[in-house]
Amino acid sequence: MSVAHHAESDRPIATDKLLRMYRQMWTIRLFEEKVNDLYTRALMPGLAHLYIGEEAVAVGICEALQSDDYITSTHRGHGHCLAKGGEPSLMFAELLGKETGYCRGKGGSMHIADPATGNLGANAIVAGSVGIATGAAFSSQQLGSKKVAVCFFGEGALGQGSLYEVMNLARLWQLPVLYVCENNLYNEYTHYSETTAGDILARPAAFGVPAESVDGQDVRAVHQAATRWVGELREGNGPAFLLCNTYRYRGHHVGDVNREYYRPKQEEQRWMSERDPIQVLGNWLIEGRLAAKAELDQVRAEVAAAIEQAAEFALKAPYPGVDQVEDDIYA
Ligand SMILES: Cc1ncc(C[n+]2csc(CCOP(=O)(O)OP(=O)(O)O)c2C)c(N)n1
Repeated sequence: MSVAHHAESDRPIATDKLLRMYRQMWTIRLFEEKVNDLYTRALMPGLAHLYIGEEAVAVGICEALQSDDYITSTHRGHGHCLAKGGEPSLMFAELLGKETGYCRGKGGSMHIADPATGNLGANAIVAGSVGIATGAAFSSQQLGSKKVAVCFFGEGALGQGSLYEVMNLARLWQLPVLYVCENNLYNEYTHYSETTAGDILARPAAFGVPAESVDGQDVRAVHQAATRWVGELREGNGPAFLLCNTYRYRGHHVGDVNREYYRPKQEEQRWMSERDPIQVLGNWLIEGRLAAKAELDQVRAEVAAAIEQAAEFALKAPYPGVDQVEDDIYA
């Protein structure tokens, strides 16, 4: 029951969808590089946790969703937000503390939510959104809306008891929630093997939750698995658990620059040169003659221009007035 592999029944992905996913991965990559640039130039207050290297997970999954399906996200949430349809300009504005930002500049990187695209929000608490996603799935089931909820979390959240409470209920009530574990190998500065006993997939299996592991650097594999599970959820056969094996290229956060005391440079280099999700898809498209290199270069150039424009918008945007300090305070 626990590990299901139906890859042989997966249908091929249409070329326009592959190209959209290619574009979306570049959008996340270049957005994040710009965030790092704004941080290093001291234009952005606070920190951010970059998603660079993990783009195929957010994009492959969100491309399998409808715009009113729900997602919940993490402290490393920019990629999820963009993949679900978030606006780069409003995200940059939020990161810079500007009034035009998603939370009027009061939330910053780890609190961006976008109800218009079904994004119920980033969450600074590890495993903090597992109850929110499961509750959203419960509401969808009660209302008969057919919406599904995707709960993104890092493998660090496997150490939080709340995940097991919600998986238990989700299974008992067959809720339409997909638990997506992004295993990028490190919980902050500790390899996950030092914190996580046993087989990860045995954990959902203990609750009878169907689970599968997928190459998180291969957007086609992620998308096909997500499409299959989202289909099951919509039919009332939830929940499910998808383990995406991936890697973050940069530090735990933008300030984590010297990383050799916890992971070797060669390891980073290997993932970047051999398993880069954008290159993996780009090479596959070119080799299969589904796209020419010039066409892919053009996509990157268009995204780069759009990201530059979005950042400019945010840099020029006004800060909230002092009179707004006490607005939106509830306790
Ligand atoms: C409940 C809780 N404990 C500790 C922290 C501090 N913290 C922030 S991120 C993190 C590690 C998260 O690792 P993982 O879930 O694997 O996500 P990743 O950063 O690898 O994407 C920790 C311990 C926190 N934010 N919340």
